[in-house]
Amino acid sequence: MNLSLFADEEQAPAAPAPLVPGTSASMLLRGFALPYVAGLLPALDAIAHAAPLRHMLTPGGLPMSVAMSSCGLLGWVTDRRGYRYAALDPASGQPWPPMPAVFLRLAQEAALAAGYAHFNPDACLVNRYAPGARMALHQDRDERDFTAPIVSVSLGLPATFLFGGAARADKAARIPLLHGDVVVWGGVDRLRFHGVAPLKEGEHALLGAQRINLTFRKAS
Ligand code: MD3
Ligand code: FE
Repeated sequence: MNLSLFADEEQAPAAPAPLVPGTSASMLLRGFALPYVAGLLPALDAIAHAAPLRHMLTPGGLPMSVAMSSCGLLGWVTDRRGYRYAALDPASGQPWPPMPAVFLRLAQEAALAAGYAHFNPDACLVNRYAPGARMALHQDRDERDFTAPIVSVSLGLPATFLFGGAARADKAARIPLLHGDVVVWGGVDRLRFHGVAPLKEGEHALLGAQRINLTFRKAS
């Protein structure tokens, strides 16, 4: 009899481990989100209904390959005017959907497990990658407080995360991120360049041909 919370083909969560051996600012929590998935998916559907994921324009005028939305008090937006956090969804003129309780619980439990107590995110970005979508190396600098960590949750198809250094030209490590993985990025890693390699084709049993990434931030 299988009394586990996890389906036979899934991994139970592993202990938090440094993302980069020998450092402790960023921690990889493999499978940490698995017990939350059944709660996350309906909440995600409700967000996508209220604030549809869209391909926003970069300041250069090109649509991003990743489709994005947000929930929480603030959402991240980009357009010809630049990148910023905004309290209203520009597509609707309405506030972003509130952060679902299950989202906040997961983010806070993960931050705590990684050594960051009292994490109070006010923004959660929802990124959707279809096969071929990617995110070029960048820094996350639009938040006001770089002392708070960022918590990211990967769902659906696997991706190769690119973890660079303090300069754009620094060689990036390639780290596979799988369905249910959580990474907590903070401290000296908070301003490292990072990105996502083009998503490979595939079909995930729960999410189909896509990867969803949630990133929880303290933006204000
Ligand atoms: C490392 N998203 O939304 S999450 C982003 O998988 C973003 O969708 C990627 O980069 C994704 O800005 C990566 C992981 C992440 C987020 C923020 C970081 C890693 C980070 C900030 C500093 C260092
Ligand atoms: Fe980022």
